[in-house]
Amino acid sequence: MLQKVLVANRGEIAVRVMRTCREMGIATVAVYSELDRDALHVRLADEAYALGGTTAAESYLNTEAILAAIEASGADAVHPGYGFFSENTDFARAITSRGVTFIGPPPEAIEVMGDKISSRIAAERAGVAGVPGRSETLATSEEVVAFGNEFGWPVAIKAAYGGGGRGMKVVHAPEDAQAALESAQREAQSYFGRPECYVERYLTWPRHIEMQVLADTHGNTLWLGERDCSAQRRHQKLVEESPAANFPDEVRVAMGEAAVKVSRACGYVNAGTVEFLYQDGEFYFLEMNTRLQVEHPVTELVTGLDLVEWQLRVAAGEALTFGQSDIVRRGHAIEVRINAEDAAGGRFSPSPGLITRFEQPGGPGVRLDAGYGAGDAVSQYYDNLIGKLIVWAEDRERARRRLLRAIEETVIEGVATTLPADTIILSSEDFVKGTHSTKWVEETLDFSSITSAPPALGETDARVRRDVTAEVNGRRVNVTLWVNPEEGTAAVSTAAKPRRQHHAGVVGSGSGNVTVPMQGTIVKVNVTVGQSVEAGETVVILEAMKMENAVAAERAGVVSAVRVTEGDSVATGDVVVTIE
Ligand code: MV4
Repeated sequence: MLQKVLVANRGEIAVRVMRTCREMGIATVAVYSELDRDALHVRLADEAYALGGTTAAESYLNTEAILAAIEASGADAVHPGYGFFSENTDFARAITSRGVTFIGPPPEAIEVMGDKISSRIAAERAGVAGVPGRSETLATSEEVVAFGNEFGWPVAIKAAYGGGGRGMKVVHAPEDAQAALESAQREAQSYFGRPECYVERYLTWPRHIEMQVLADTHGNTLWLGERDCSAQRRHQKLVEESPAANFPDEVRVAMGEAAVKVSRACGYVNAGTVEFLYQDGEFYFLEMNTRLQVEHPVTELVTGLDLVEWQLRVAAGEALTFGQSDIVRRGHAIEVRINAEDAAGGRFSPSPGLITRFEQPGGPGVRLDAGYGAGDAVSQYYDNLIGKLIVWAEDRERARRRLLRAIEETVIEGVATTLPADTIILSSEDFVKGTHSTKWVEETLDFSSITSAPPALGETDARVRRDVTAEVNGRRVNVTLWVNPEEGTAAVSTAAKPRRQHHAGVVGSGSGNVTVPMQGTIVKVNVTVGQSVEAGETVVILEAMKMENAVAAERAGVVSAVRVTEGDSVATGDVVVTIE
């Protein structure tokens, strides 16, 4: 068995991995950036090593610093969590060559599944079909037209070396093919460094259903059950559940067997997920995620298995002690993500800051996997997932009600969270019926009832007002602090929270120069020169730190200049749009 595991990650997933290590008697090593010196994952570890640095690139992606921590701690294995180094084969090979175990799949499996065309070909070879399409790169738009005329419109043009949600273009008619292909290639180049694209039939109302697999080094590969992750917004999952609603058991078994075939085809070992699109009773291979995923707990709750335990045991060379027929799925599990985001008006703007209060839910069937507690700060520099709330119950409706109850019990103050949006999703009729699809959140749901919370009544009574200027994400803003005069400390009331000022949806007679609050990539430009905009209207979408951020006009007026196009990299403070 492994003796000492270094967890090369932070936040809830580092905490999650350490909990199982502790139960198994395995010593844990944390690594931390300068901002995370007192973070929960550091507090829970047996020992911890400073990586230095603030940004992810300076800290959790600093190979030299992590190798030094492995060396200093004497860890015999590294768990990469998700993100960061989890799918980085250079890192996996670097540690393996030092005799340290990478708790994850072989690098060759990561590579085969790392690009869309090679994974599509691997799946096809294994007898598992992707969405009908061509597994080769497009040379001309005539090929798109020919494909659409043969298989029907609309078609999707996708980046061959892409992943996640970026770089897909939907083409509805032959005359749009040329522009769409050029734009897809440009985006692919700017996001992924390679322009190659390929074409598929576009499914108009698919569900995102993924299958958990687990494989050991002795040739055993099992499927554990599916998760429906269709409730997404801009490719960020919001709610995940297992089993999928209205999902026939024969399709489940066929999808499970298909996932096992794909896994075997790439020599997969460890826990992995095969993603499918599901529409009209048919499923199609989409991609394989060669890591433990955020939503793995829903599978744990319905199977009773600890996926991290099996990751560790498989990495240590143990064989699975159960077979496919031993896996029993019981009841229903639903997870909601708790992100530090302000869903007010449907904007989902990042809401970094200090968590001043965190009341955790409890009771039957409730699990909270959080990476923060009260007194911890959510930094703008990392993924803003505070944690996940997962429930189990006998059936879907009981689980749904239990989750709504657990959300009601959860109190987080100091930062805005996605819990109000989660409540809207879980309460909606489509979710109750299980008829939602991947486009449902964005096209159907109305988050306009969510408002930034006003200061609680009475909370500010004994406090004095201090108006100060502050920099939030590098942007100068005016902040009202409600200061307790006795203690001389800043009492954090909602009014004092930078989040109320920080997303660019600030309204009023502000600057006509719309600037970005942090460095990132422009993924969408919503306005053109000459167009009228309202104060608070989103003008561009900025992707930064794996998050999409709406950047809004500060004042109403007419757009006189648009200085960016989709795919452009921007630095903090860059002017993207000018309004006169
Ligand atoms: C599709 C599709 C419809 N038809 N492919 C978006 C992310 C990328 N991994 C695959 N995606 C999609 N591919 C075809 N041929 C619809 C989506 C899609 C989607 C897929 C999974 C989860 C959420 C999604 C949201 C929008 C679109």
